[in-house]
Amino acid sequence: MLDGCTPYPVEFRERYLREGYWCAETISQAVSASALAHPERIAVADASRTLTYAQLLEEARSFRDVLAKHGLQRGERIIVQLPNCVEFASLSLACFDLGVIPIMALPAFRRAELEYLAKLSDAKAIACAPEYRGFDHAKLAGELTKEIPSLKLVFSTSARPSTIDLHEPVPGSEPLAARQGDPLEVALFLLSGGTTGLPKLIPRTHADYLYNAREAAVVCALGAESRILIVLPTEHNFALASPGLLGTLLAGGVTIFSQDTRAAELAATISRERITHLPCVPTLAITLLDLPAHERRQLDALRIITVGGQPLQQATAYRLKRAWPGLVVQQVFGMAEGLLCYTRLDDRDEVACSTQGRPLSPADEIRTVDGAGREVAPGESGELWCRGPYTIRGYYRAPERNLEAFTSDGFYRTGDLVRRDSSGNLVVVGRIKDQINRGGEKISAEEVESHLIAHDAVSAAAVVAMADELLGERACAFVTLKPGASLELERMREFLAARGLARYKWPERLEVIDSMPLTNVGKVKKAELRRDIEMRIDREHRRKTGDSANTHHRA
Ligand code: OOB
Repeated sequence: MLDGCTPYPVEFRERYLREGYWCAETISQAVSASALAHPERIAVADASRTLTYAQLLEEARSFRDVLAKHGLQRGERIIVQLPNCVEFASLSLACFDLGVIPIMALPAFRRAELEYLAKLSDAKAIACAPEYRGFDHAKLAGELTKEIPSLKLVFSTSARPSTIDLHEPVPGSEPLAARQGDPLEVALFLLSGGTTGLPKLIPRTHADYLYNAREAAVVCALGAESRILIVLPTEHNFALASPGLLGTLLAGGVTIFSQDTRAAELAATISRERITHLPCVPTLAITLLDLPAHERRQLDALRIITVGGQPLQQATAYRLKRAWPGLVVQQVFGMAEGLLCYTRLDDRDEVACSTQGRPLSPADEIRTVDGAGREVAPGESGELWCRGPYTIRGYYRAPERNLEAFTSDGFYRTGDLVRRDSSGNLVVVGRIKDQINRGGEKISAEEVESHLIAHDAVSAAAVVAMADELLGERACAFVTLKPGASLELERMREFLAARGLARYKWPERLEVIDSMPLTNVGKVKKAELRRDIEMRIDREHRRKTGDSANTHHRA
């Protein structure tokens, strides 16, 4: 396995192979086999292009040869930062086939994230859309190649000076999957949400990721007749392989990519493209529920909505069922590190609406433990630990973090607090990790704090989650200031922008306080800050509604 990764111990490797969880094929072999079974069928489409399975294989072959022609070799890393588009599918397959390892980066990432990822991984290349949502990605990537020694090449999805066009014509060569790769080798890197410091790289192998995608497709009843809409960022595990793009390719279905998350557009796309499967976060589901009745009807043919990434309120789940009686509401509780839990399609409403389901695989091992690592009594809540055929054994190049995040016998400490009911379904009741879950996007508090502390005015900073009706949570920054200094929300956000931090991580509220509440070992009491912001918001809310009641009274 690639240097810097933690391999599965040999007895687990043998067991997963022997019991058939892992197969002796690479992702490109598996997708090629699926494609060759029905080459003429539509595989992927976005607003501007549609490819059949045969055309997808050909484009992937061509992209692979472009990567190789410019010097990318097996085992080297490429940062893939593409919006939801057909090229993402072709490029991923190209990488899997060549053995070049894509780092699945979000389009929202800016200089701070890309620089960190490139340095951490010694990436040799970046692939981007030259421009997306008004941001010049090609320019930033070009600048980074001048600053980061390992980074030499910028590939783009359309012609643009100083980048290499992925569509550059190359002569036909050997088809995809002609060469044997190692199924137990790293196929791709996903990104962790980041709980301490900066997000970590998650190495997923061909064998474990194929199992992940195939099994998820089964649990979501995704087949050759299915049409899935990918509107969440396709680089995210949920949209990529849970079951997402990869599960759909393996099942022979159709993947429609969309870049427009506005509810009306979403509904129109679902209707026009006859979408059967919609993976989405609760935030998106809520916006769909808010559509006027005539637009809601556009979702009548949708069969399965799979909701996860952040807590889904039970009331929202029932509202979804009432709004679309033919629709199956499925919950998923997953993580890029591996473990996926799903409610099953034939679960009773009560289970589907109020639990986050049970593990995907019979080989998933689950523990619910107290602070001392002891199993809690049935029905009690505790931290979830997991191990299994598609859960990693360690982050990439992170030996210290691995000591904290994994037990000595290889369980991943999720940082999520769960309760297990008598039928084995999990209910997520909270978390102990220092993170903000903003509409499913994870923000590491420590990462944002490390930027805030660099501000001249700031002497200490702590970022905590505050409740939000639509997004679930938003980030709030508490700071103490140096004597005589001042800071306002807008200035703080401008500062974070200038530091090249992705916008979704910028706190949406700033509270300047006199001193940080500290424990006797000097750690910030974040629970206290969370209660503090909750009370402030509550007070403001009551003042507002009180005011309006008064106004009403006076009128
Ligand atoms: C998915 O993956 P990540 O890596 O972005 O985030 C994982 C974390 C979990 O540890 C948990 O804290 C939270 O996101 N989470 C949920 C949840 N699903 C994920 N919290 C409450 N309820 C849920 N249903 O988010 C992810 C990966 C694959 C499939 C689906 C989601």
